[in-house]
Amino acid sequence: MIYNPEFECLPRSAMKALQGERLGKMLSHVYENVPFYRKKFENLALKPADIESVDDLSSLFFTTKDDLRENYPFNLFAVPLQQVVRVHSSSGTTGKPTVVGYTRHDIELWAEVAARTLAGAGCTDSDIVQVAYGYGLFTGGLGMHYGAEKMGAMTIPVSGGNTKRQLMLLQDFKSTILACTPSYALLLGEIGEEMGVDFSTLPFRAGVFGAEPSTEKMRREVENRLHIKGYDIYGLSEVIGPGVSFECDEQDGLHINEDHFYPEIINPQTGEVLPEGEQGELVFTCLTKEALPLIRYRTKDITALHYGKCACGRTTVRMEKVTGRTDDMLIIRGVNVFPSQIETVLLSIEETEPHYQIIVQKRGPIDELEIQFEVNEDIFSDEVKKLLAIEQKVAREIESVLGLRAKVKLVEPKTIHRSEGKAKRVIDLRKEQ
Ligand code: DLL
Repeated sequence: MIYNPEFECLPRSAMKALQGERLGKMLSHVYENVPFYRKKFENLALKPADIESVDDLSSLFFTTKDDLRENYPFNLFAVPLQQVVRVHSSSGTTGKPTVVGYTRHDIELWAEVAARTLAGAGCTDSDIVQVAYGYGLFTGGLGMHYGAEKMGAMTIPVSGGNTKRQLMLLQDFKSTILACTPSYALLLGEIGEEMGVDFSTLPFRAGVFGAEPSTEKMRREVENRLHIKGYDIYGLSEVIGPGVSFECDEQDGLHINEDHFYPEIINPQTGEVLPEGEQGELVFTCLTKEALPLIRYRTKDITALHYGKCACGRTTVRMEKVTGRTDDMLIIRGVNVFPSQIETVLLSIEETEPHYQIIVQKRGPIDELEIQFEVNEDIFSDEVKKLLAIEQKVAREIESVLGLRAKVKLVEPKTIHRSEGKAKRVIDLRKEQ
């Protein structure tokens, strides 16, 4: 089902006209109400009226996470605080957290785009949606919660963690759709198997998985273990939270709610806008948000855009699955390594389990890449010779894909930390050494 065909199936020319009209209003709104943006316009000797359509956006400045931090907590808000009814915030592991605000209208808009997201996974008002994203300052829980209620689905606000209870609800309440990170879905599968849950007999049929990168192979792994279809959903707090883009049944790219969030792809080094199909950094301009409308916000996420028609009937532009960020690339002995490359190698080897940890540290002046991974209990109880052969196989594959020798370590089953929210796959100790 398409939740809002009026906007999700617009012909390209009509979409562009709508975006242009909304952009004009938005630029005036930020120019009038946010000193930070007025100054940015003045620095370029431009006025909002100089930007006549979305094609002119490339002559404007960018906004970054640092801008949000420097204006902590509320200085980028474009409305008086009385009109703000909600804030969310990032965890702020590096420096000050980023704070995002919503008016009543923004919350309504968010519910709409989150409902579209659920509809992408086939959700209707007959569904039972178990929301296992964390509630609180993180946008995942409340974002999907409002979307599920807007859809009219029966919503279970269980939040993240307490895996045994999640499994009990899944069976007793007969949840049909689960919303959580892909890594948490994997943990649910693992604990479920231990408890003897037979997923194939449950009404549970779909997962809306996002908030962290995961490869296509990881998706298939989760799908096979839970006997469901997994839909990738993408979003970021600064733009709204979950609901920015989502997969439909075709699982061929994520439809962007571009009537609200205008996307561009840029070369992260030069800032130049890249053509359709080229990979680069994703940038968003909010077209309708009131409290915190960001202009050309650099997400650091790497993807490409495709405007071709989707078999589902939606005409909205699709972005490729995000498997990396400009800031998660590791440079090890001069070689560029993305964690997703390592995940792909590990999951392509039959004997390995989808749990791994990447550790980078200095040994003297040399960077060392260590990859820890697990195999299942049966394999682990095999002869040492066989285990060594698996280690060597992984090491060979890693070297051929990365062009880099890594220390590969098979560890005991269930010793790698399992995440209930966003997984932390990389531990880079070099900064502390
Ligand atoms: O993670 C919002 C969200 C919640 C999205 C629930 C989907 C589901 P932040 O905590 O601000 O917001 O983190 C945003 O997470 O810039 C990406 O790097 C990453 N991310 C989010 N969704 C995906 C995804 C939420 N589907 C940051 N694939 C983003 C890859 C994702 N990365």
